[in-house]
Amino acid sequence: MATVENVRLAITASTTKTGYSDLAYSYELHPSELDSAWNREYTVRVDLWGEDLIDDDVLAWGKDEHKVKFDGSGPCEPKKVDRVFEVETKVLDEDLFGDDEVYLTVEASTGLGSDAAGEDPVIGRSNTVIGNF
Ligand SMILES: [Ca+2]
Ligand SMILES: [Ca+2]
Repeated sequence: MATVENVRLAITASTTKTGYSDLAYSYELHPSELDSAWNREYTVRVDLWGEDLIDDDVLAWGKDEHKVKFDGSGPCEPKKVDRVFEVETKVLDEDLFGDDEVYLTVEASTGLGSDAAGEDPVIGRSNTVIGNF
Protein backbone atom coordinates (compact mmCIF):
# COMPACT_ATOMS: atom_id res chain seq x y z
CA MET A 1 0.00 0.00 0.00
CA ALA A 2 1.01 3.56 -0.67
CA THR A 3 1.04 6.22 2.02
CA VAL A 4 -0.37 9.74 1.85
CA GLU A 5 1.99 12.33 3.31
CA ASN A 6 2.54 16.07 3.65
CA VAL A 7 -1.06 17.06 3.09
CA ARG A 8 -1.35 20.85 2.99
CA LEU A 9 -4.49 22.96 2.69
CA ALA A 10 -5.03 26.68 1.98
CA ILE A 11 -8.43 28.37 1.62
CA THR A 12 -9.07 31.63 -0.21
CA ALA A 13 -12.24 33.37 -1.33
CA SER A 14 -12.98 32.67 -4.98
CA THR A 15 -12.05 35.56 -7.25
CA THR A 16 -14.55 34.46 -9.89
CA LYS A 17 -17.63 33.25 -8.00
CA THR A 18 -19.35 35.15 -5.24
CA GLY A 19 -20.08 33.00 -2.23
CA TYR A 20 -17.52 30.35 -3.11
CA SER A 21 -14.10 29.50 -1.74
CA ASP A 22 -11.13 27.86 -3.44
CA LEU A 23 -9.53 25.01 -1.56
CA ALA A 24 -5.97 24.54 -2.75
CA TYR A 25 -4.35 21.38 -1.47
CA SER A 26 -1.29 19.33 -2.09
CA TYR A 27 -0.05 15.94 -0.98
CA GLU A 28 2.46 13.25 -1.75
CA LEU A 29 1.50 9.70 -2.58
CA HIS A 30 4.40 7.44 -1.66
CA PRO A 31 4.28 4.07 -3.42
CA SER A 32 5.20 0.70 -2.08
CA GLU A 33 7.57 -1.37 -4.24
CA LEU A 34 4.62 -3.24 -5.69
CA ASP A 35 2.78 -0.01 -6.51
CA SER A 36 5.73 1.02 -8.65
CA ALA A 37 6.42 -2.39 -10.14
CA TRP A 38 2.81 -2.98 -11.15
CA ASN A 39 2.07 0.59 -12.25
CA ARG A 40 -0.83 0.75 -9.86
CA GLU A 41 -3.45 3.45 -10.23
CA TYR A 42 -5.03 5.01 -7.18
CA THR A 43 -8.39 6.74 -7.05
CA VAL A 44 -8.20 9.72 -4.73
CA ARG A 45 -11.06 11.59 -3.06
CA VAL A 46 -11.16 14.34 -0.52
CA ASP A 47 -13.36 14.74 2.55
CA LEU A 48 -13.77 18.08 4.28
CA TRP A 49 -14.03 18.28 8.06
CA GLY A 50 -14.86 20.78 10.76
CA GLU A 51 -12.85 20.33 13.93
CA ASP A 52 -14.84 20.25 17.14
CA LEU A 53 -14.13 19.45 20.77
CA ILE A 54 -15.92 16.11 20.80
CA ASP A 55 -16.57 14.72 17.31
CA ASP A 56 -15.45 16.41 14.12
CA ASP A 57 -18.18 17.05 11.55
CA VAL A 58 -18.05 16.01 7.92
CA LEU A 59 -18.70 19.16 5.89
CA ALA A 60 -18.43 17.53 2.47
CA TRP A 61 -17.23 14.17 1.23
CA GLY A 62 -16.07 12.50 -1.93
CA LYS A 63 -14.91 15.79 -3.45
CA ASP A 64 -12.48 16.32 -6.32
CA GLU A 65 -12.11 12.67 -7.32
CA HIS A 66 -9.04 12.07 -9.48
CA LYS A 67 -6.58 9.34 -10.38
CA VAL A 68 -2.88 9.01 -9.68
CA LYS A 69 -0.96 6.36 -11.56
CA PHE A 70 2.54 5.10 -10.86
CA ASP A 71 4.45 4.54 -14.04
CA GLY A 72 7.54 2.76 -12.80
CA SER A 73 9.71 5.62 -14.06
CA GLY A 74 11.75 5.65 -10.87
CA PRO A 75 12.08 3.27 -7.97
CA CYS A 76 9.40 4.25 -5.47
CA GLU A 77 9.42 7.95 -6.35
CA PRO A 78 6.48 9.72 -4.67
CA LYS A 79 3.89 11.49 -6.79
CA LYS A 80 3.47 15.11 -5.78
CA VAL A 81 -0.03 16.36 -6.43
CA ASP A 82 -1.35 19.95 -6.39
CA ARG A 83 -5.05 20.55 -6.88
CA VAL A 84 -7.80 23.10 -6.33
CA PHE A 85 -11.54 22.68 -5.97
CA GLU A 86 -14.29 25.03 -4.89
CA VAL A 87 -17.09 24.80 -2.39
CA GLU A 88 -19.76 27.20 -1.29
CA THR A 89 -18.24 29.25 1.49
CA LYS A 90 -21.21 28.59 3.75
CA VAL A 91 -20.21 24.91 3.81
CA LEU A 92 -17.08 25.97 5.70
CA ASP A 93 -19.08 27.77 8.40
CA GLU A 94 -18.92 24.87 10.82
CA ASP A 95 -19.22 26.90 14.01
CA LEU A 96 -22.05 29.41 14.32
CA PHE A 97 -20.09 31.48 16.80
CA GLY A 98 -16.41 32.19 16.54
CA ASP A 99 -13.80 30.81 14.25
CA ASP A 100 -14.18 27.79 12.03
CA GLU A 101 -11.54 25.08 12.02
CA VAL A 102 -11.44 23.29 8.70
CA TYR A 103 -9.21 20.49 7.46
CA LEU A 104 -9.40 17.83 4.79
CA THR A 105 -8.46 14.20 4.49
CA VAL A 106 -7.08 12.69 1.31
CA GLU A 107 -8.28 9.13 0.75
CA ALA A 108 -6.54 6.93 -1.82
CA SER A 109 -7.57 3.41 -2.84
CA THR A 110 -6.92 0.98 -5.67
CA GLY A 111 -10.25 -0.79 -5.74
CA LEU A 112 -10.81 -4.52 -5.82
CA GLY A 113 -8.99 -5.69 -8.95
CA SER A 114 -6.64 -8.66 -8.87
CA ASP A 115 -3.61 -6.37 -8.87
CA ALA A 116 -5.10 -3.97 -6.30
CA ALA A 117 -3.27 -3.06 -3.14
CA GLY A 118 -6.14 -3.84 -0.80
CA GLU A 119 -9.66 -2.88 -0.02
CA ASP A 120 -8.98 -0.25 2.64
CA PRO A 121 -8.06 3.27 1.58
CA VAL A 122 -4.96 5.01 2.81
CA ILE A 123 -5.72 8.35 4.40
CA GLY A 124 -3.74 11.51 5.11
CA ARG A 125 -4.89 14.55 7.08
CA SER A 126 -4.08 18.15 6.32
CA ASN A 127 -3.25 21.06 8.55
CA THR A 128 -6.22 22.85 10.10
CA VAL A 129 -7.19 26.19 8.56
CA ILE A 130 -8.74 28.62 11.04
CA GLY A 131 -11.03 31.23 9.54
CA ASN A 132 -14.34 33.01 9.90
CA PHE A 133 -16.42 31.71 7.01
CA1 LIG B 1 -15.18 23.88 15.28
CA1 LIG C 1 -18.34 30.49 11.83
